[in-house]
Order: sequence, then structure tokens, then C-alpha cells
Amino acid sequence: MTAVLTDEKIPNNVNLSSDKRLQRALEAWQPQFIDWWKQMGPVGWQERDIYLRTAVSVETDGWAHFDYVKMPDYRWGIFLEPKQEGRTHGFGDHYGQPVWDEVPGEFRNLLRRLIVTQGDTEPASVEQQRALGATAPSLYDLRNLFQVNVEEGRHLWAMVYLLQTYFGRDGREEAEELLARRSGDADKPRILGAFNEPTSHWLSFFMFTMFTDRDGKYQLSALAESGFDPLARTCRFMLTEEAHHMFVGESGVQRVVKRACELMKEGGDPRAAGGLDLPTIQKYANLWYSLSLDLFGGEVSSNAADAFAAGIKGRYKEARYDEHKLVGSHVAMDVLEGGKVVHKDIPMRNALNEVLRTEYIKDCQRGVDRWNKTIRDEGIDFEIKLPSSKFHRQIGMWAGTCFTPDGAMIDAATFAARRGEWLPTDADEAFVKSLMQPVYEPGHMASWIAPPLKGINGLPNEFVYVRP
Ligand code: BYC
Repeated sequence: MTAVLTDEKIPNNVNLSSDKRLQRALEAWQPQFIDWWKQMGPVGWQERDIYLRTAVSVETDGWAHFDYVKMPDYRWGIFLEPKQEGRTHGFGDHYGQPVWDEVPGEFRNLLRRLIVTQGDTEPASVEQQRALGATAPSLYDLRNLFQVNVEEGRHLWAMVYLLQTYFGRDGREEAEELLARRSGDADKPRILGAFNEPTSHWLSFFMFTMFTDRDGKYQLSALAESGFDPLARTCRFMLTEEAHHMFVGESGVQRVVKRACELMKEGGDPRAAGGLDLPTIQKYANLWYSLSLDLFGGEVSSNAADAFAAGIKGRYKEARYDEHKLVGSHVAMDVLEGGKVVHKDIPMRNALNEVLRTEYIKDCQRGVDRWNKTIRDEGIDFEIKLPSSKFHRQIGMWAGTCFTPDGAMIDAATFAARRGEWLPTDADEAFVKSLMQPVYEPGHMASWIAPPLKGINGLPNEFVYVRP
């Protein structure tokens, strides 16, 4: 493995200076990225010192360095996990053959599309969250927001490195397009649905990092199995950073839930006491969970089958399975036929989006179980429930048919009439926004959220995570 070079213009462990053409291309993209960051990154705060973690190597212990940094000076770098000599394809038609170090011609378009889709989500999320710095519930949370943002920026670098290195001129064009699309823009929207939804307040931010970043974990894990080795090595390291993002989401919601319970015990309606109530939290969970389920694509997908056959996108932790070619195997799942839900066998390769989604759902449930434990520990009788995976879907087989959160099919008029029971209403949105008053005194918290169990990097909650 090449040593890490952090003193270069672009920190990297890929020996960038040995490839002058590539180095020039990336150094030409770098100022465009910084321009994008200044224009579309966090509003305000750019000149402040933020206590951030920066990736400086891929060593298990000591990969990150913590210090104060101004966001535009963040050292966005390119880090790939070390190459495993002798690695072979772990699944698909090329199972057992040596992995590829270059893009195989016949899969070039498929591979480029997946890398572009993955890359597009990273700047999209920064754009979605750009206004949140004005209303942070504490300096601890403000710092976590910026940590997530700069690391999504680094994940964009990771995908742009692959595009610029392996896809020639169209890779360079795609890299520019990644900075040109805009979340929520009518003319140039981001590629995937959930990345065009506004993340207009901190409850949505915590739900996004809980549910949408977790889609990132599963998609990156599937790409980390790839037979295109540079993609696999890139995604493995991205997963290291991703864990903190999901922690921000899961612990963020857990703290909101805890505060709601405390206010209930103090007597009465948490909303009246400046907090959020559990039914409202449930509605936002329903919203972001269903938007995130859409990110796995269609339940039955020939794209997914092609990507698996080609050895480009595998399953979550492929090595856990006994069989890696999946020719002739089937899986039983719910499908819509003649307007009815029927359970039937689907060829496994075509069902792989659903297989990945099923793993994701189990992981989400584990997080929700921890929220429910908090509620029980507070002595409150309420349970947060994940809705059915058919509820409120815009992509895939269930889009266009209405279901209750329990998974019962209903007509569109009933859904419209009951929508406000299940999903945030305009009034909910206005109420949540009304709570979002910034709290920037070290160690203090907004009225609607409990303090974290501990601070960042062993520091106390009162630490000045963002300098005035
Ligand atoms: N919105 O066969 P289908 C993250 C399109 S999150 C709009 O059903 P496929 C992060 C699809 O492109 C992880 N369009 O699905 C989190 C296709 O179009 P074409 C991001 C959609 O292709 C937080 C058509 O519908 N990574 O990292 O099997 C913060 C039929 O497609 C959507 C990836 O997604 C949608 N939701 O799978 C920051 C991994 N879904 O071909 C970051 C890379 C589908 O007919 N992407 N379509 O023109 C993929 O693996 C696949 O593209 C998908 C879709 C899983 C997204």
C-alpha cells in the first residue's frame, strides 16, 4: 500500500503524483468543488473554527485526526483500502476469477451509472442540509452536522476519483455534472427521489441520518463486494465514516424521544412545554423510512440482476451466503398481480434489490427497538413502529397503490383522507419549525432534545465544538 501523503494538494494514499495526467485533472476539479462548497455547502459558519475529524489514513486505529478547522480548508482526500492480493470475484458469472483493476468494456456503462448515482447522493445531501446551521439545538449537534457534511463531500471525492481515473473524458464530464445538479431543482434535480426532499429542520435531519444514511450503508456494502476492485476498496473505507452519520441520526432521534417522555412525565402535552410529542416523531419516521425504502429501486429489477451477474454489485456481506451465482434459485416475496398482493417465487437475481432492502429493514428495526427501550425506561406506554414496506412508496411495485402503515390495501380517497394521521401535515411541519431556535451556548440544549450521553472524541458536552 502506498503511504499516505497528506501534505499534497489533494491528500491521498493512491500515489496520485505518479500519474501526472490524473493529478492535473483532479487538481482542475478541486477549485470547482470548493466553489460548489462555498455556494451550496453550509450557509454561514464557513469562517468559523469547527472541531472536525479528518480522514488521514486507512489504518484501523488512528485513521482520523481531530482538530479545529475552517470548513473550506478541510483536507478532502482520496483514500482506498489496501489492495488484497489474489482477490477473486465473490459472486456472479465471474465467480472465482481474479477481480478487475480496470473497467471491463462490456460493463462500462452499467458501472459508470452506479458510480454516478452513488456520487450524486453525496453533494445532494449537503445541499439538502445547508440551512440547518441557523437553528442547531446545541454546539455539539452543530458540529455533528458539519462533520456529516464534510464527509459527504469526501465521499463525492471518492466517486470523482473513480470517474476521473477509469472513465476518461465522460468520467470528467460526469464529475462536472455532479457539481451542476441541485437538490430539489425543477430543471436539474438530483438523481434519486429522497435527495430532492427538503431537510428543513433538525427532526428531519436526524431521521435522514438514521434512515437515508443507512441506505448508504447498504448500497456501499453491496458495492464494496464489487469485482471492480477500485470501487470495492473505495466503498470499504467510506463505510468507516458512514457509521458516525448513522450514530448522529439514531442517537439524535433517541434524545428527542427521551425529551418527549420527560416532558410527558412532567405532566401533559410535550408540545405545550416546548418539546416534540411521540405521535409527531412517529409521522416523521414514517416519512423518512418510506422515502429511504424507495432508494433500493424496484422490487423486481433486471438492472439489479445485470449488476449481480456482471460481478459489479453484490449482496450485503456476500461471504455469509453459501451460493454466489444464484442461477436458477428463487425467493418468495409479495408482488402485485391483477391489483392484488400475492406471495410468489421470483428468480433470485431479479429480486436482489428486495433482498438488500430486507437486510436494511432488519437494521432499521434494531435502531427503532433501541428508541422503544428508551421509551420503556422512561416508563411511558408508547411504541414507535416501522410502517409496512408497501406504505407511501413512490418507486417500485407498490408505487401507485395505497396502503396503510399496517400494510392493508386502501383506495386513494381513503389514503388522502387519512394521510395526516400517518405523515406530517403542514401544521406539523410549521410546529416543528417553530421549535427550531438556535442554542449556541456551550453545553446547553434546546428545549426539545435531551443532552447526548457523551461528547465527541472523549470531550465533555460543554466543550466549545464551534468557536464563536
Ligand atoms: N429515484 O431497476 P430499478 C447514500 C430508476 S445513499 C429515482 O427499479 P435499479 C447517502 C433507476 O435508475 C446510497 N429513480 O432500480 C445517504 C432506473 O432507471 P433506468 C446511494 C429511481 O436500477 C445519505 C429505473 O428507475 N447509492 O450513499 O435496480 C447521505 C428502474 O430502476 C429510483 C446507490 O443508490 C429512485 N429512488 O436500482 C449521503 C447505489 N430508484 O435505468 C449519501 C447506486 C430507481 O430505467 N445505485 N430509479 O433509466 C444503484 O444501485 C441503483 O441505481 C438503485 C436503483 C439502487 C438506485
